[in-house]
Amino acid sequence: MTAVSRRRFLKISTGATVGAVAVAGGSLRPAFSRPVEDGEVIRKIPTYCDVCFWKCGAIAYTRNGKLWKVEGNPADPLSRGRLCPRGTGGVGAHYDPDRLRTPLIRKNNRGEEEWVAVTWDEALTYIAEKMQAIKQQYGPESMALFSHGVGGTFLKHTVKAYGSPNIAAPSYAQCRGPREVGFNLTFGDAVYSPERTDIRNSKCLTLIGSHLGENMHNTQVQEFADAVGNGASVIVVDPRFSVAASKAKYYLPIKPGTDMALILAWMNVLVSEELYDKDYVEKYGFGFDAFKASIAGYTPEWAYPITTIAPQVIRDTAREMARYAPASLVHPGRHVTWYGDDAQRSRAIALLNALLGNWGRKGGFYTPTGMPVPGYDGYPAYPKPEREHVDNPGHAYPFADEELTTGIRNATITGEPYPIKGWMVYATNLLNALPNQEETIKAIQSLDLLVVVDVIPSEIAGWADVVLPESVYLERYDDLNAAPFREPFIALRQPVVESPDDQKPNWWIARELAKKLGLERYYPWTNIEEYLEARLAAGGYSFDGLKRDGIINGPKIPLYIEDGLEPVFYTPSGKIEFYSTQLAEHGLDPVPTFTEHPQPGPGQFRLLFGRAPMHSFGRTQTNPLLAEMMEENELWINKNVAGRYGLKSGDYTRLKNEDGVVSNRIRVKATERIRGDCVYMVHGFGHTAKGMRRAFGKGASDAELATKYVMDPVMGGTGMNVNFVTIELEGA
Ligand SMILES: Nc1nc2c(c(=O)[nH]1)N[C@H]1C(S)=C(S)[C@@H](COP(=O)(O)OP(=O)(O)OC[C@H]3O[C@@H](n4cnc5c(=O)[nH]c(N)nc54)[C@H](O)[C@@H]3O)O[C@H]1N2
Ligand SMILES: Nc1nc2c(c(=O)[nH]1)N[C@H]1C(S)=C(S)[C@@H](COP(=O)(O)OP(=O)(O)OC[C@H]3O[C@@H](n4cnc5c(=O)[nH]c(N)nc54)[C@H](O)[C@@H]3O)O[C@H]1N2
Ligand code: SF4
Ligand SMILES: [Mo]
Repeated sequence: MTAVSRRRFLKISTGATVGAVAVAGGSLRPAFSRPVEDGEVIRKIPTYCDVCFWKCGAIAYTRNGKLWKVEGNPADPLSRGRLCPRGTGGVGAHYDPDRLRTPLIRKNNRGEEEWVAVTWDEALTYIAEKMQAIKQQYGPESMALFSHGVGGTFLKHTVKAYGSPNIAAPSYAQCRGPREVGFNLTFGDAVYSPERTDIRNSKCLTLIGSHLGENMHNTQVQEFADAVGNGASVIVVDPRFSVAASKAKYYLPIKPGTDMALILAWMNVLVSEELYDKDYVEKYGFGFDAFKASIAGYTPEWAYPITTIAPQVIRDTAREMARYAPASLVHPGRHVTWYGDDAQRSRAIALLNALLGNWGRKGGFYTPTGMPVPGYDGYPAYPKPEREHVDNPGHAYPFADEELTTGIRNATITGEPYPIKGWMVYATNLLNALPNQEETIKAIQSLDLLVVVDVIPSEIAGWADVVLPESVYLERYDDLNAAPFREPFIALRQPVVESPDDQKPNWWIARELAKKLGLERYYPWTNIEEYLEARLAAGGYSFDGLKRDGIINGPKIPLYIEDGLEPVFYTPSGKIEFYSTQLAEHGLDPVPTFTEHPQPGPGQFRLLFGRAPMHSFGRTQTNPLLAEMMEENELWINKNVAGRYGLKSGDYTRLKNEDGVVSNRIRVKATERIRGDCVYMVHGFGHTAKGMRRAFGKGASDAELATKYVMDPVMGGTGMNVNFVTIELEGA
């Protein structure tokens, strides 16, 4: 058997096969579906999507030089020739009339959204002077970068060259960080993105919250449909009857915040009824006896009053999972920052999967592989920062393995452990992404410099000193995507059309800023094409071929233990840690236990939130094609409860949270599809930025209402499903 390294990359330099590109069919928005007429010039340019971070391979079409449509690239293993509705609507990002057009410098007070349009030279000179002043007075570590997505690659490079280690993304402590830490503590390896879930081959799929079908991560949704089509048994645990729940054999409308009790009870059933994979656990497990003793009290009868799920249902669903094991997958979720014990809940999910014996097995978690693409060779070494990361003083969150956004925010407010005086913000709307907007604004008010690089005048841009308008993804190159996956590949993002105004791509911005900072030696290349060409050539790949096809496909590779792959667990014991000595050493529970979370009082509802198929976070509400499909969000509220308030579907209401924040008005969806103790809305609406004309004031913002959050003691994630609201009748 071959051993598998933590991030497995193919050991090949040649032999990469280039997939053929065929034209995929697909439905088009009416405005773009006028038939092609004689003499029109159609061009096809492959690239990869950026409407979310799944990075589907796409083929964009221009018609007489104008952007026409985007479809899936059939040669791409992520899209398999099909995009989700957001990817298809990505065309609207280019045509969005609310786009930023030129660099802007603030005219009056921060947050007033009044600007003077300036040239790039003026904007970058202004930023460089402020950054040099910060470096002189406070040291380079006092400049922080918040960044989300592949487009941040070069700004990170510039900030590291400048001398700061303080770089964070909300995709960690506000999203999947606790999951990665929970799985790492258990299997010695993370789930990563794209997730290594073998949904396609799963015979029993358990979804805890993960609302696939609304959460539109393309490959997963396609595989979910395949699995359902193949008759897979689906178990959905969600206080709300999601789209996924409508495909389920078992739907468990759990009381929010009590999932840990259910997972513990499931494990209790698997162990006490001896339904777990004994050979697997014996061969690969560590500390099973201590684990077994620790979970002995968590019976279905114990979990019943906590979760409101009947003991028989807990037993039936545990047996159902075991029946199909190891092709039985409990999805690890992605946005898991719910209640503050999220790393432990994720660890419990990891252990439940371990009992099913599915890590490394078909229908469970496969072992992903990436194409080997060397990094750019020729950058000078970065200066060594004198001070360590600012975000996690004293390593209070011992298992944080990426920077914490809220840690940087705290340091900015308090000046401890050292002051943060400048923020560069790339493609993340911190006011929407971090809990507690007041703290974010307080931090901003103590900055000497706030630079925001965005494509639209978002809320965070509204607070900036300097706003830099970026070209949208269909107008630029970005770094290569060679993320480890089931089928290894390399994908290219390349420009399809030019930017309409004075927008510039991130690599250009990062490089020009470095020049202004006297860091030109960090950019030995003058154009990103040189950079991409150099990386590809070093790996033995053809840039021209990649430009033509968009994708380089690797060979088929073994994925499972069944294929002869021996799993390697990078834990201290070298095994799957049912008992974690690492956690015990830090005074944390070595085996997950149940913690009770506060529940809403009379007249209060827990505020829950999630995704809609046609929007990404708060970043697509001005896109004309996507906004047309969904202009505002709705408040899901239990029908009986709504009746008590005299509310029916279509009425408007407002929500008030425990800190007195009152939301914008939101349309009611009175439905039996949600429990009576919570309400639900799609994240990303209720925009307050004046320049987002299409989206301004439409719907309500969950981010605005999320003033409370609970820090995860294991890794510093922010649990945000802890806000309670009351109904404020419109006009009352
Ligand atoms: N269309 C679209 N798709 C997306 C995105 C997008 O913006 N738009 N964003 C992508 C990203 S970055 C992420 S991280 C994922 C997020 O998507 P997921 O990881 O699937 O979802 P969450 O946001 O964690 O969970 C939302 C679901 O959890 C349920 N829920 C809330 N509280 C509880 C609870 O206490 N217990 C249980 N069991 N369920 C609960 C809600 O009712 C809802 O159905 O989506 C990805 N896909
Ligand atoms: N209340 C609440 N908070 C959440 C979540 C939630 O559901 N509710 N979800 C959490 C999750 S799972 C995640 S992953 C994070 C996501 O957090 P973010 O990634 O910060 O998501 P957005 O708030 O949509 O901010 C994206 C910003 O990037 C800008 N942008 C879009 N395209 C480009 C581009 O090409 N270039 C540049 N320079 N800018 C661009 C958009 O205009 C927008 O201002 O939020 C987390 N925070
Ligand atoms: S899942 Fe949809 S929005 Fe995300 S990259 Fe793929 S096509 Fe684009
Ligand atoms: Mo996320």
